[in-house]
Amino acid sequence: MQDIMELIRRKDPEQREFHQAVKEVLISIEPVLEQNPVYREAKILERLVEPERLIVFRVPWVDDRGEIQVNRGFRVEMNSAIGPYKGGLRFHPSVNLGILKFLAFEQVFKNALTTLPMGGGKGGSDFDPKGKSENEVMRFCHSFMAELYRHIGANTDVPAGDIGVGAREIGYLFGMYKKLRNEFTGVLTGKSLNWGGSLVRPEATGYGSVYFCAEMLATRSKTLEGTTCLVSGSGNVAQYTAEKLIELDAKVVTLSDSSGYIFDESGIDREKLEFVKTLKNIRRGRIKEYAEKYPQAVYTPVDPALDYNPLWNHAADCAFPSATQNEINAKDARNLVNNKVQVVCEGANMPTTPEGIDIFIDSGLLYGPGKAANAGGVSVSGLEMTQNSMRLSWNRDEVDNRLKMIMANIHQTCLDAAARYGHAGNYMVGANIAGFVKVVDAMLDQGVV
Ligand code: NDP
Ligand code: 2IT
Repeated sequence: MQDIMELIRRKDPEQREFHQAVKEVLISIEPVLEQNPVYREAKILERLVEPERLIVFRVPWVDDRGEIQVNRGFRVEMNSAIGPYKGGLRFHPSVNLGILKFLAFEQVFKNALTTLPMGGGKGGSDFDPKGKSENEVMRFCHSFMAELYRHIGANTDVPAGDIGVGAREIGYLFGMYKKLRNEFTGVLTGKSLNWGGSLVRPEATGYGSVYFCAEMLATRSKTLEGTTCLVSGSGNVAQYTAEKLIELDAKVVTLSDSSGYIFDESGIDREKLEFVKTLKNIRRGRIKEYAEKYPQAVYTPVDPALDYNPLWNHAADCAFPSATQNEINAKDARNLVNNKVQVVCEGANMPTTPEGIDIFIDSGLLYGPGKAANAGGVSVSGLEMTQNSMRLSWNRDEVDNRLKMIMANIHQTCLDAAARYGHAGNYMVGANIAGFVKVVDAMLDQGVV
């Protein structure tokens, strides 16, 4: 394990998030490696941490003032042992190779847990959609796809959305792909409904996270009804997490964006959530406006001098980090535990630092790691691919029922794998082991490729 960590640190010293994601998996799978020397002989770990292919490209575009802008585009094709590369695209100024490699690495295990035939990949750009006009976003997406199209395909690599990439961006990306390839295929998921998208894909990550949370609570004979919930973020995952929680009679009291968060003690109801959806998805405004519209809510701007996030310091039963990586540090984790939060369910990818995770697990609260809890999004992406291949579409109940079944199955898979290796109740260890075994056994079957 130490050798592998040294290897990746030496090769790519600046890729901290990637090191973090790999280390967590390595610690979890130690008992599996001990019992299966064949993995070591086959250099499985060395192969697993090296992406099958890295694509880095120039994305030139012209802004509304007629000035030329240049961004960097990426696609990390991490592992295709169990299916075509599959994973989202992130457009955010913080995007770099280390972040995308961590996301692609997580995706490999997550996709294996879904039981659907999908390998792992991730891509994106350091492009910042904030403040850009509709036309600028379109020109950027077109330029991005003018290079990416030669590397992807319905049976090769199927991107989708992530931070900064939603239905609007997927539309522009698909348009350029179709024009260049002269074919209409399921090369992207998260498409709009009337041209190949799946029902429930927009809702899937948030709904799936809540279904996973309900499964965890059920192991302690509890339900979400009447609970108070902290949700961070206010994008795709946060909105549909809140929507499902409201439907299950839980009270959601927070939402956030990168500028600050709102605390609404009376609870965010359906009408208030509709306001948030319009604010974020159509007007593309800031969460601060929520407190202007609903004055009983308190808005707290981000304070860079604080070493914790006050959003995680409210009395609550459940926490759903649904914004970004490392948004819960050790101090936040301690605050959540001290406030008697019973379950932390990760809608975002790797939102908790390793120190934070240790605090959760030591405290005995129910901790649902992102690669299991947020797998609903990519699961319904997989179902979208199935529907595209069959050239038909399922109704809402059909997709939602499959999503529920997949989340319940992932939950059970995590519990079984954890128990088998002496970590009963540890969903993180269970998710890492179950995902790992599935992928590396496929790699062994396929030989040294
Ligand atoms: P969106 O772009 O729709 O929303 C992201 C939200 O998180 C926004 O509120 C954004 O605020 C906030 N945010 C982003 N970066 C930061 C940051 N550095 N600091 C604080 N807040 C930040 O993205 P999604 O909802 O799709 O993604 C949220 C998380 O869920 C990500 O970790 C993503 O990888 C993960 N995920 C997404 C899936 C999907 O299907 N979309 C599937 C599985 C996981 P602001 O507007 O100010 O930037
Ligand atoms: O992190 C993720 O799982 C996603 N952003 C969704 C990926 C997908 O292919 O739907």
